[in-house]
Parts: sequence; structure tokens; C-alpha cells
Amino acid sequence: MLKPEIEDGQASLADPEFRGDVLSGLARRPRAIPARWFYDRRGSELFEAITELPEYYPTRTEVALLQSACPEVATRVGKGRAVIEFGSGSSTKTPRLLHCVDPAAYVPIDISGDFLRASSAELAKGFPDLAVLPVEANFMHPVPLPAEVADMPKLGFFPGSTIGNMTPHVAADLLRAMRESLGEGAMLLIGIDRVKDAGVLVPAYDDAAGVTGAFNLNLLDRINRELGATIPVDAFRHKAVWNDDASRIEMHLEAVRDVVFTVEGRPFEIAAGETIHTENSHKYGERGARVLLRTGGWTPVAEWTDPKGWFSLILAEA
Ligand code: AVI
Repeated sequence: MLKPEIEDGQASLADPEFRGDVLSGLARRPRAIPARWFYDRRGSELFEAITELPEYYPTRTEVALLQSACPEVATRVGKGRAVIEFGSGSSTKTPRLLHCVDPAAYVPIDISGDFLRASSAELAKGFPDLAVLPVEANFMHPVPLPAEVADMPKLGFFPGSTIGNMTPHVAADLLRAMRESLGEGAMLLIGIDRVKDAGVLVPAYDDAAGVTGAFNLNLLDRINRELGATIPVDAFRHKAVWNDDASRIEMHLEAVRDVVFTVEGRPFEIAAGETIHTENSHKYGERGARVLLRTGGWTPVAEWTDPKGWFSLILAEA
């Protein structure tokens, strides 16, 4: 996932990057705010709740796939690799992989130091003999790895179809950066959500219980709280649409009436029906996923999917 930016109390009010993204995103047309800002404490909790919704199939499908494919993944990657996870390990996915791959070291990389330290400490409890070496960094760029793993072959791990939250162009850049971070002889295990019927996709992003709606609208609460904005949150509604041309689910916040508000004193007017684009979740066909990997410098060597073909786990080599 795009990783949680968990804050301690009031400490990081008015993050300058958040401020810049919100002010410029609300001023441009179409209006858009990057999805990474969903993940304050409340947003992270809501995302966890999303992963358990009946309509949100990706998490449970990928976890089951990891479970069933793991012995073969272990055979293919061999012994003595360092597992490098892009994003802090999730409590359900990472232990599954580590148990069967039995790595020589585990390096989680995340931009959010607080979240990284907390999740690494939690994970280390379950693997007392494993060297857990967290690295606080932005993995969108090549990341220098700890000296301890310099001579070990690497297995990159990027689950959750987080790659889908980037445009294909940015996703290919990220794959290239990962290749550079991991070095010669590396392998990559990546989860990618597949294209499927819009009748399955749209409810996954617009659930009956309204949790995804709350997740989307929480962004406005965050803007009000952290940037002293006056957005009437009840003037917006959550909208999830399938954009077939771009092969992605888009999430928007749609104004249900004309609204006027300020962010840090700057006035904004949004007309009824206008939207703020808040997230893309790209879905790939079987070929499309392989082409993306190749564009990013990786050669797919094995692929696993669930019986419905909804999600794929791909092993690739550098
Ligand atoms: C984190 N990411 C892979 C999720 C997705 O499915 O694109 C984020 C999400 N947004 C709404 N529901 C889930």
C-alpha cells in the first residue's frame, strides 16, 4: 500500500508537501490530490477495514495465493537471499513469505519512519533469529541497502498491487529503481490486480457499508484539520468509476452542491457535479502485467493466479 503517514499528536501539522499538493491540486483542472495523503492515522485504520470487506477481494485473494505458491517460490528463489520489502511489512503477508523462503536477512523499506519501526519491531518478535534491518527511504528512487546484505542475492517483495496506484509510466520507473536498488541477480515477487468485470471492480471500491467512502472523505477531514481549511465535508460524496480506456478504477470526491471554502486562507469554489480526483487503481491483463515488468527491466519467470484469475503473483528476475 502507499504507506501510512502516522503522526504523533500534533507534531506534523501542515506538512509542507501536503500543503503544496493540496493547494496546487485544488487549483488545477481537473482537480486532483495524490492518494498518498489518504494515510493519516484514521485513513490507515480505514484502509485496514477495507481489506476485510466482503467486496474488497484483492487482499484475501493475494494472501491465499501467497500461501499456496510459497513452496514453489521458495524452490525458485533458493536459499540465502535477503528479502527486501518495498513498504513496511503487512502482518498477514510478510510472515507468510518469510516462513517459507527462510531468508538470510529481511530489509523493509518505507518512507514513514514511525510506521517502519513499529512494524519491524512487531515482525521481529515472530522471527527472533532473523536479521531485520529497516531502511527509512523513498523507494521511488534507488535505495542504498545495508552493508550486511551487500553480498547476498536479493528477493524484492512488493505485494498488495500498490503498483496499480501509479500510472504505468511511473510504475515502470519504480520497477527500474527497484532493479537498481536490488542489483545483479535479483528477483522480484510482485502482486498485481487483474482486469475483471466492472460489476466486481466498482463494488470493491464502493462497498455497501460505506467504508471506502469514509476513507475517501477522510482526506477532506485531514485537510480541514491539518491545513486549517473550511471544507464542508457533507457537501461531497464518494464516487468510484471504472475508466475502461485507462484500465483503472478512479476514486473521486464529487460536490453535491456549489461550495465555497478556504484552505490556509486561500479561497476555492467548486460547482455542484465537479470532482476532486483522489486515486487511480490500475488493473492489468495477463499480458499487460508482463509487458509492464519487462518495461521496468524485469523478466517474468513464473506466475500464479487464483481460480477466478482475479489477482496475480508474479516472480521476475533482473
Ligand atoms: C493500496 N491500494 C493498493 C489500494 C487499491 O486497491 O488500490 C487502495 C484502496 N483504495 C480504495 N480501496 C483500496
